[in-house]
Amino acid sequence: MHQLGRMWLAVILTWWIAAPASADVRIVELLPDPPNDIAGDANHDGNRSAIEDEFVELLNTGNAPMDLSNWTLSDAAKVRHTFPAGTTLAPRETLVVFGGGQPQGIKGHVFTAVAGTLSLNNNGDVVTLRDSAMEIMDSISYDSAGQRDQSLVRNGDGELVLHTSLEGAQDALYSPGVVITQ
Ligand SMILES: [Ca+2]
Ligand SMILES: [Ca+2]
Ligand SMILES: [Ca+2]
Repeated sequence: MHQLGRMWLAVILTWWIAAPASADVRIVELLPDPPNDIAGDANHDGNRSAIEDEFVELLNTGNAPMDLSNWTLSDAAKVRHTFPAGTTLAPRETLVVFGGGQPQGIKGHVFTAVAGTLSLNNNGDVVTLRDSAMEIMDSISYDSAGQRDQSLVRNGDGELVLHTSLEGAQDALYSPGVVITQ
């Protein structure tokens, strides 16, 4: 009986450790409110757009490549982007989805929202990453901090902070494709 109990414990621990593996891909930065004028040209295409220069940045925080085929990114209203089959994110690699435009010189994987816009409300919204089975892999909600003319960054355990509050940002307003954590 004792041995059976230990066996069950092993089974439960294995499940518990294995389950979060798919959540190694995290939303690490989002820009709902591109700054005014050319300072807000986050996708570097020479044109500041309140719609096109919005972005969401993902990072594979794990040690294994992640297959993002048919994963989706949604705001509170609906799906705004679906990742094409064959999208794979290596460990520590980034992926950025812009609202639109012609992104130039951004590191890592770069996409523009297939819906034509990310529609991140400046005064609060929810951004959710789901896998191909529609399971929630990560979700971030923000409030009116979204309208501060700079991006919001996930700091460590999940708290959102302003991009310029990070020393490593060196006063930059956002950093698509580059991970700055402190
Ligand atoms: Ca917006
Ligand atoms: Ca732009
Ligand atoms: Ca970044």
